[in-house]
Amino acid sequence: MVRKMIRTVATTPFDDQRPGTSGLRKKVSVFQQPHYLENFVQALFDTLPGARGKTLVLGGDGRYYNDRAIQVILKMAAAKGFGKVLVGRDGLLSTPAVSCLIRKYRAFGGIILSASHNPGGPDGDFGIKYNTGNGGPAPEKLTDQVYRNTREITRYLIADVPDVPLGRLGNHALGDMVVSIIDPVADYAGLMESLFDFDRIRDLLEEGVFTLCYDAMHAITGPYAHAILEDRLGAPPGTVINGTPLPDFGGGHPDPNLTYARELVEIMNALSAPDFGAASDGDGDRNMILGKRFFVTPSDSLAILAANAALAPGYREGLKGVARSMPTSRAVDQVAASLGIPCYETPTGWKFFGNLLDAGKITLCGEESFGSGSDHLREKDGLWAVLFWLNIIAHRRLSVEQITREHWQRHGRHFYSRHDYEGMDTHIAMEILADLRDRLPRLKGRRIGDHGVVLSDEFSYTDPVDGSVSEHQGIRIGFEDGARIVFRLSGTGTSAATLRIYLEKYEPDPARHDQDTQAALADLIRIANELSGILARTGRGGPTVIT
Ligand code: VG1
Ligand code: CO
Repeated sequence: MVRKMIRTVATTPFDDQRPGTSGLRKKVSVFQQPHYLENFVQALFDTLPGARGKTLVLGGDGRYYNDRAIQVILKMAAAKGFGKVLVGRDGLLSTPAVSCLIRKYRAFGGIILSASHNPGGPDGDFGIKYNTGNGGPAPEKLTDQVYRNTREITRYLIADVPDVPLGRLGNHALGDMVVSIIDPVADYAGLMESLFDFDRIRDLLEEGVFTLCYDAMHAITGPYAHAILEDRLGAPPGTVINGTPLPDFGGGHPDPNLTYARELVEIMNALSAPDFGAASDGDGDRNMILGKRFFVTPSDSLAILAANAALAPGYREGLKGVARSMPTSRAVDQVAASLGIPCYETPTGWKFFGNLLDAGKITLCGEESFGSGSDHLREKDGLWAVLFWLNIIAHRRLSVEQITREHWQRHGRHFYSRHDYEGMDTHIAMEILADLRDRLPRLKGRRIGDHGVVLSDEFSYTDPVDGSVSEHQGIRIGFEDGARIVFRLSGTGTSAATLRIYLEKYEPDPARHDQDTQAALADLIRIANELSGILARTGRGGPTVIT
């Protein structure tokens, strides 16, 4: 780069740039403050020695400010000395596609612009996250360093070059750096084709007896789903709904759950419902799986994928092991035990699966928050889960409900629900957790109602690969019948606090598998409310979102 093209801009630190569960997420208006994005990107680049001449992958979920942020980051990447940046056309790349590209092209790393399932638009949220050379989210060691840098930053470097036309495929020179605008879908679709039995799925769809509806929620997976489900697999046009990414996601909340994916839920609850329904989130890493008038919890979905993995060509060799985040139900643990493979329990957030995947200790992993994935990438992957389910159905020729019920018969059912209290005063939320923490030593051995407490602690994780320790990962209370309550605060919100309460109860008896989930968990819900004192402290009689 010609030196005079690089400008050094003096700046001062912002005090709120600590990355959360998944990158830095803030209101768009916060990111629009002068120097805000630049400071964070420079703080990140300052932690990346050895990037000179290397390749970076860059894209986002198309939300408002995506295009502007990409132009800024490209100019800063040129100043940093990157050799090449791969950018999805129009600045679009799903989170799993970024992971795929980093791995396929052996890139140095990647930047994903997304606030995932958080709403978008000028009044919505924006976010930025960095993935390392393995294709996975930066580990805490790196994000902690980025945060420290943001506290001390005094300058950033940016190249004085024109904007790049993001809609034009091909190579563009930006000083000495090449910006390569690529088709966002092709590499990812190729990877999916290598993992699943596309012929079998095509047969299933072409026979016309099996119908599906995929809701892209006006977010990033639209182009991927059109290309894979309709073009490659032959599902009829119209199978994908809300398939055009919009900067404000059509005013919706691109969160694939029973509350926010309302349109799909209505379609799947109708008398004429298709056989299979699915939705993904803003950046394409989450999935929700539905059958005709039937909901599969994400925890069950992970267990069912694990139990049926050998039906998919990519997993025919069997699974090395599985992992789930701590609050995720233990349905997958049952499958692991029956397969005789290890099952790991990690803190919330995909970054904790990276080492286990890299070390070859696990093949599949997932979280209760509508995320599942495998060693094909280092991110959770929404469409991958959808294709996995289609692959299983194409082989077994059973409905989603039949597959799930059969699974419960064999392994028992884990009644599971998460209650979110959103928009809570941060101070009160912290106080609730602090009080619970104080009471933990006194809870063990006590009886609460009919339930004897056998475990009461705060989850701390020691990574089995690198030995790093992550503390304060959720308060858990376990009962003698295997039931559990977990409390933790969300690390992805952008305003106020969200208290999450996770509830789980194991029911081995098939005669009791038909209960309504909230009814089956009623006891636990009452205990959780009593222990936390939410009503007394906040006046709230119930959660804002139940998943
Ligand atoms: C939430 C989920 C967590 C997930 C994270 C990122 O985090 O609970 O399981 O990994 O979102 O997913 P938190 O800290 O708010 O509970 V995504 O699709 O938003 O990148
Ligand atoms: Co997401």
